[in-house]
Amino acid sequence: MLTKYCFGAHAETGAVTAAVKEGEALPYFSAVKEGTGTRFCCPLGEDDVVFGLGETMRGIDKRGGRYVSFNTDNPHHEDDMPSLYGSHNFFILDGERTFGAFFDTPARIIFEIDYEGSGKIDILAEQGVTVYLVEGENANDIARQFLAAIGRSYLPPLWAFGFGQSRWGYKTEKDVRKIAARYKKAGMPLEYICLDIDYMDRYIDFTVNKKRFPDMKGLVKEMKARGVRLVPIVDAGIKIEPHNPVYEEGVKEGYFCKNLEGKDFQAAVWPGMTHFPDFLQAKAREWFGRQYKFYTDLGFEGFWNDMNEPAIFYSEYNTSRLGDKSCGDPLYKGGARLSDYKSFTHNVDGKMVSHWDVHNIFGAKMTEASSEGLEKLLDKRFLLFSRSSYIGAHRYGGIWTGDNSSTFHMLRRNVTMMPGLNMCGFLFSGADTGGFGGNCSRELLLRWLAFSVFTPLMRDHTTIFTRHQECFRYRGKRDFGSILSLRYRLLPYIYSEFMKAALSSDLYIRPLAFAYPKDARARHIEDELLVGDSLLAAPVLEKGAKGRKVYLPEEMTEVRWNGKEFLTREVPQGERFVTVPLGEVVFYIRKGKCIPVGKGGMNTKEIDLSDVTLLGGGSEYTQYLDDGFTRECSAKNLRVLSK
Ligand code: MIG
Repeated sequence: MLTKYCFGAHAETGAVTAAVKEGEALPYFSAVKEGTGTRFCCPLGEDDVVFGLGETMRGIDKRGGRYVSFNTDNPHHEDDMPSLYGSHNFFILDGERTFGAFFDTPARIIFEIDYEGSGKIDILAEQGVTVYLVEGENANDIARQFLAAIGRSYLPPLWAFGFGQSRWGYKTEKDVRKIAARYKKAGMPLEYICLDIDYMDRYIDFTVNKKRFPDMKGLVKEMKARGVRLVPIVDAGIKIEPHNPVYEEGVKEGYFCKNLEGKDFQAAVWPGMTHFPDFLQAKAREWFGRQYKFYTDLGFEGFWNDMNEPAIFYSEYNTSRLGDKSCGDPLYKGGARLSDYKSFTHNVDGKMVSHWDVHNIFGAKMTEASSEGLEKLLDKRFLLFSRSSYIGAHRYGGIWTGDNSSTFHMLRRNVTMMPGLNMCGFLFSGADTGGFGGNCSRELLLRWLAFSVFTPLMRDHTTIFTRHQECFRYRGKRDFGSILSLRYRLLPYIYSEFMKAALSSDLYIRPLAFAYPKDARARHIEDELLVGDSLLAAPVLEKGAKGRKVYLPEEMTEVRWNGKEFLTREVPQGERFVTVPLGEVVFYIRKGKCIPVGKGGMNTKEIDLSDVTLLGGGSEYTQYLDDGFTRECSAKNLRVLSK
């Protein structure tokens, strides 16, 4: 059951879609006015676990951390980094009292969860906030009720679950062809290649560099015929350039954010000086969404939206490129100056609102704009993922978790972030596999891929400043082929579990604690996850490890993928060491359950979702099955498979 409590006014975020009644006095928390906002406090029991908060650092259990919801373009993902690209203000306290709480505000809000051993949750909403309290039987039930209240997840097409290769720096159509050809030659599956800002004419949205991509339409068609789709990046800012029709129309219609003098605000990003579309205006969203016609006319069916926190290199008010060191937060190392976010405004229903007050929903509204545009332009499901987000944007697209780096610790953080993202609606998500910054070793890439086979978005991406990170660049190609082919063998399960979760407001990835709440040890596990209803993933997260210790809360079927076949055996409840060579993946099937595995293929065109074998101790599996792109997705597409 959800109840809401209002503490001051704020612009609509659009996060909650259900009708929720207002309660009289917020339970569990004390609430005291502080400045323009409110401070909330709730004591924590010693064994309480706090789950959620989506895209944040630290573990599955958020205790011990300070998290600042203030969307930030910041590649320094240390554990103490308080802000990343999205704001996902929902958590579940699980212990003596179990409840969920969503602090809905487009403005900055700070969560301190047993920070410095305070023994409490301390929350400072700097401005108006609506608190949604979620009560239910247990953490899992609470998460499901919250998911139902925020509306159904975005539904990607089947091909979006394939393996994608990306790199900032694929500069020409020759580069793109080469990547596809080398994957093919190496016998490794590949579904799509991302085009980073290099495809654009001077980094301007809705353009193509004609010298380097003389026939983009032809290239898109040719690659699609080979089973490889192309996925262009789109940035938030529109270059100030007279005669560019997008720019001209935006200025004429008043679709851009205004500066303090009421003129169109200017900020430098990749294309040089730009204006930011005022995504908070419905008309501006519609206009921005319409621009994707440029891409759909070229044949593109997948997109990634970047720089939409928004990232600012410098602004018309602050021309030095220095980040803000004066914001009072010693951990803030973001690219923008915080004062820039105070120097432009939005038009919200005719009222001028400072960007500062609505900062956290800017990227989410860009996702909404592109998604609604694409719905009109295409007659099938499309791939869309964004860097910045707020709860609510999960109905329009997925997210990736931004500029991580090539370390085992970042791989671990990819694991611990996934359940929180799912609790906040972002079922379709994933990290830059192999790491964005830094040079990825063979071992790290293999271990990372072996985890990414379970995340809905599976994309190898890296920056232009590091070594090439495509799987075929490394020696011992067979190990890479083994893991990539596992993804395609597992797709009948992954796709089906994702669609079932999305259609029934359920989680796709959850912590063990949610399924085994009475198991004291499972409650605190940080390095194993449940993927869908039947599978337990236990990725190897340490450098140089021959395998890992795995704890199973009940007896299960152990499955070892060795590149050729699935070897299964029954294993008892408890802990054991499992050896996992680099080209292999070991996972588990829960007691009494099954998973469908297919014959695999080099891309999703080649796989047959209906031709599956059931693995595991159970006797039945309910499969979601459709053509992979139809808009009409419902329980009608479920079928029961028996052994
Ligand atoms: O300032 O487009 O997170 O994935 O490769 C960097 C270049 C801009 C940041 C994204 C990253 C992308 C990069 N972008």
